[in-house]
Amino acid sequence: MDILIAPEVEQALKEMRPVVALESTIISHGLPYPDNISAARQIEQAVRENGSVPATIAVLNGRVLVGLDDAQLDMLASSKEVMKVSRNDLPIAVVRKLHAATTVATTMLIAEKAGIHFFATGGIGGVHRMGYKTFDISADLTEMSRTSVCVVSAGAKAILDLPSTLEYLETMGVPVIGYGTLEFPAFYSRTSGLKLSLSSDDPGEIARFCKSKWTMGLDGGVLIANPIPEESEVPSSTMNHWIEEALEAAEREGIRGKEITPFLLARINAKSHGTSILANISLVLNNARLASQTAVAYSRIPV
Ligand code: PSU
Ligand code: MN
Repeated sequence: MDILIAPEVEQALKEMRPVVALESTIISHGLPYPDNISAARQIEQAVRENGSVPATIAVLNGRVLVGLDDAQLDMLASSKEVMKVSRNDLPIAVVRKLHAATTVATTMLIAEKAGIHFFATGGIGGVHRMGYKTFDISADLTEMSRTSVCVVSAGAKAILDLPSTLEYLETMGVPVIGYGTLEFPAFYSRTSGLKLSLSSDDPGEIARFCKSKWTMGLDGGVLIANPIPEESEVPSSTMNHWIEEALEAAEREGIRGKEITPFLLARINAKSHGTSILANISLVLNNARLASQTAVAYSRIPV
């Protein structure tokens, strides 16, 4: 794959210094303009303050970029013509020289090719409700089974079937580590009622876990489930109302395929307004800090 790596990122990788990949869908589809541009800058800053170099991943004019400068970040945040690409449609964005935002799956696969092992995001895709019938299961899950990148998330939104999402990850051999918790967090909420079998509150141990998995020859991702900070949590009784409303609207309007997730996210953002956006930014910053600390610890493991 032809990847254009920003000079700062390239230098860090060459010197084996820690780098954290960041996704672009949250900028183009996850948050409204201009909140998105200031959030993108804050997220990069949080990575730096914790010792790693940030590398936001996106496709601009058909070029796969790892690390964006200010002008490129602006273009991504303000352009109305940004396609959402997963593993299946990445090549078409390249061939047609389009702007495209990368999902968790695509960011992971590009990060791995660039030599980056840690990635901070907000929420991952998963098994949709009724997924057992519709087969709507996010490519994020299959990507995690094959691509060796550690993804730091705040769990997944309750727009999904969370128990099935965890079962699917288990089947695909993806370890899920709760950060300081044995419960899978549900994005806006620290709790979901779903138990995890692995927990750690030490970035150093998480780094050693990843190292051990990959040196054993067990390819594939590691999912870190980092609960939203307590002060930013939105009660699930508040969010559930907007989530149910968004799911009904999607059903009524016959939304299908890759449009479903962006539709639900936009609808929830619009209805809940400031509440969900503030929570969203807070949890991504929290994930950026943890991913950066874990990448630093990983870079210090003696070879
Ligand atoms: N869930 C969120 N916020 C997001 C996404 C999911 O809470 O921004 C985005 C991510 O980029 C994720 C993608 O990888 O949606 C999953 O889309 P799909 O369900 O179509 O695989
Ligand atoms: Mn889908």
